[in-house]
Amino acid sequence: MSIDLNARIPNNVNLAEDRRLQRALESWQPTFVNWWKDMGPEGALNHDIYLRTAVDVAAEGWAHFDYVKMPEYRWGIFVAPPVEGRTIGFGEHKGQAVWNEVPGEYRSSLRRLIVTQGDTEPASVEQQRMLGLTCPSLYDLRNLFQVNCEEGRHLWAMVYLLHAYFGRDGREEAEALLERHSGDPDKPRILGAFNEQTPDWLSYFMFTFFTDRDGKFQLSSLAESAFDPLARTCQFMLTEEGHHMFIGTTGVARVVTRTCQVMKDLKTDDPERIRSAGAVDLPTLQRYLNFHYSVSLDLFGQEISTNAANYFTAGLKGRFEESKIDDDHHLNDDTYSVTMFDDDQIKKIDCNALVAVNERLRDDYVTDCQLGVDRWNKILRKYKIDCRLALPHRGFNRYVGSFSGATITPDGDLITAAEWTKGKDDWLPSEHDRAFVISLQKPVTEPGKMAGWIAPPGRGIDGRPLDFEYVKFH
Ligand code: BYC
Ligand code: FE
Ligand code: FE
Repeated sequence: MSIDLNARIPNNVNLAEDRRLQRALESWQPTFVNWWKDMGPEGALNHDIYLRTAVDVAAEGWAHFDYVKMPEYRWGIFVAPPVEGRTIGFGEHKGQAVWNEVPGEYRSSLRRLIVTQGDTEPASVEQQRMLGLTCPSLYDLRNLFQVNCEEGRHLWAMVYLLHAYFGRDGREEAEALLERHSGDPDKPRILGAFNEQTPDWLSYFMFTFFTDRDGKFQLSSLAESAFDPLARTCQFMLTEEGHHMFIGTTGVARVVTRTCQVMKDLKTDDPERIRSAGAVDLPTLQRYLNFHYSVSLDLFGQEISTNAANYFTAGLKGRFEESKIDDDHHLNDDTYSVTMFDDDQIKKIDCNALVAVNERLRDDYVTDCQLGVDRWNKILRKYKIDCRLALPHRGFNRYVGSFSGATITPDGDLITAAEWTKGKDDWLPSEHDRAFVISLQKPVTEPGKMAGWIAPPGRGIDGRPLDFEYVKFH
């Protein structure tokens, strides 16, 4: 696959050979750059930032690091190389050749999936746009901008698919992706979690851990798609996604570490004393975790979903690591055990596996989240602190699916609405918690220095030292 890095839109999809498509994307480009200037990172247009830019799709050497100003970032269109003779891995077309065009009957479903995916990418940039003003270090600031630029590239990836394969409605959808805005009461983003605020860096680390991880699982199931351009696009996006979740895992770990140090120094577990020392107490961390986990669980959709079954049967969206699953990949006769809220009770119900593919993906996600929590708990153990962080019950604080509206504690106890109102501030960040966390957000921009509420990272980026000048201000 030839890579054209010098084109106005760097790409490995032979854009130069399709003048119509090239012109269409080049006319979308200024809209994107204007959106970036209006809705992207605040006050950061002129910084020189040590960023990685995707320049290839090979496993090694796909990224190039250098100082870049964000509006000049080379957002490109990169898709994984085609696999010779690839066949459809699941659903009713299993075994047939993958599609390089959109079948008419699946056009609106595919468009909807691509639009939903595409909508989340600029949404996250909008949610994070004020964070640069309060970075805990230059290292963190650089990582934030890296993620923002790559989410911008993920938007490009979906816009390319819309323009290349969906004609006029694709172009209209591409425009609309920059017209909806996170939290806008009139034109909100499509999915709930992407209309929440990310007002502080603790929220941001939780978001990159929990919500970018939804991205990992959704992109993995779209990477199985029979529509090969979508599959290949998502495969390459997953390469970038690893770093986003790394930021979340290590970001929270560094906050936990700092909290442990303060607890040991002061020999206390009193939240007020820990807060007075400028660190985040463990109960507050747990409440932030509860919030971000529960809103991210909602992103997987309903437990029982005929939409999801139809996507699967049609071959549009598979399961996580579909090819590694040992079954017939049709699922017509299989069952899957689903935890649901039914008849005012939490129940495990055996369902047809087809309608339960959303839930299966959610289960895979839960398992992956637990690994991160285990890692954080290792830090607590190392500091000989008895408290542990935990994922709340899956029915806690849910607004999508059968648990929506049920009042369930993090431990999984069913309670009354009155008990919920009374207990809520113990389980979710209160106004008071948020005000405290926000009060910690003071920018630290001297190379190598860290804010007091977070420990330094284990190492720098691209082999650079921690006190490297990751961002140069002008
Ligand atoms: N909020 O059958 P169901 C990422 C609605 S993150 C509001 O389950 P479906 C990233 C739904 O619209 C990855 N409404 O729906 C991370 C439907 O309404 P209608 C994003 C919701 O469509 C960090 C009804 O409930 N990618 O990349 O099968 C930073 C029935 O529900 C929600 C994707 O999501 C909700 N959360 O499943 C940057 C992949 N959920 O039409 C980026 C593409 C459901 O019946 N999307 N509803 O009135 C999909 O695969 C699916 O659309 C979903 C939902 C899994 C999201
Ligand atoms: Fe993304
Ligand atoms: Fe991401």
